[in-house]
Amino acid sequence: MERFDVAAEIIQEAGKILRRCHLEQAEISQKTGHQDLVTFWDRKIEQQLRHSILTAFPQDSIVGEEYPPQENCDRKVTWYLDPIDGTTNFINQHQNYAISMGCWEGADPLFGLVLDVERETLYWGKHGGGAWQDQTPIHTSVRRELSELLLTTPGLQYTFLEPHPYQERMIRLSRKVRGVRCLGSVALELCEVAAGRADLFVTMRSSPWDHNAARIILEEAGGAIFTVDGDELPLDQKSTVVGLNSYSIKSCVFSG
Ligand code: 2AM
Ligand code: CA
Repeated sequence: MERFDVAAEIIQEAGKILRRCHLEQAEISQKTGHQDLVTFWDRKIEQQLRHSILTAFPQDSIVGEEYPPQENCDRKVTWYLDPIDGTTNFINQHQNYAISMGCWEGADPLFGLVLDVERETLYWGKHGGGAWQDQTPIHTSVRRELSELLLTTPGLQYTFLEPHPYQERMIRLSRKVRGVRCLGSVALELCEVAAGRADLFVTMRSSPWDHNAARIILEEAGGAIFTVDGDELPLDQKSTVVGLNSYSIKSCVFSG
């Protein structure tokens, strides 16, 4: 089986487990504080994904949120895994969370899959093959005026409320756009832009496993992705992220 087919199979199996699971209070623990949580299920799903990938492709490398990177001698193909993107939503809502799997060959994108677990919706894109929501092709919106754009951001406090070097710029941007929405999952929000239901995405903090699958889907859908400085998004470092419905709005978004 090809890597994409293996990925599509194992992400659905993992989704079934999460839909059926009953999260116990004792399965929730804090990482750095009460707003940074992990559960037994994050770890279980990441272990399962890693095991399935390495059974099929023992030479591949894996970078996931919950365990140290597994870099095999042939570092050519790397999988970026987030077993649950939107853990807070998983805990409090049992919806609006995703499994994210991005596969890259060196710096070249191969494919990305983002499963909206509770909606049973799979977003996917293969490099050069377009972007899809299940069996339907998706495309970013055609809106180009700032005043028409819906901005989505996963953490209101990190984007607008807490001091950071871009805070004033973000507040100005929030006044210029049509509205601001906050879902709480980097991967799902980038897919909202890919599918044309949001137009612009911003976060001050994202990790490779949060965005390295959805960025492939967004670019295949006609969008563009940068750091908040307008630079190329790194593959292996935490970063700020700006996702656009089109490269053509870059100058007006970054000029403010
Ligand atoms: P997570 O659910 O996998 O932790 C809203 O919190 C979004 O930001 C989610 O996609 C979440 O991913 C991500 N996130 C939470 N804390 C983060 C951190 N310290 N650095 C980067 N991303 C984070
Ligand atoms: Ca996670």
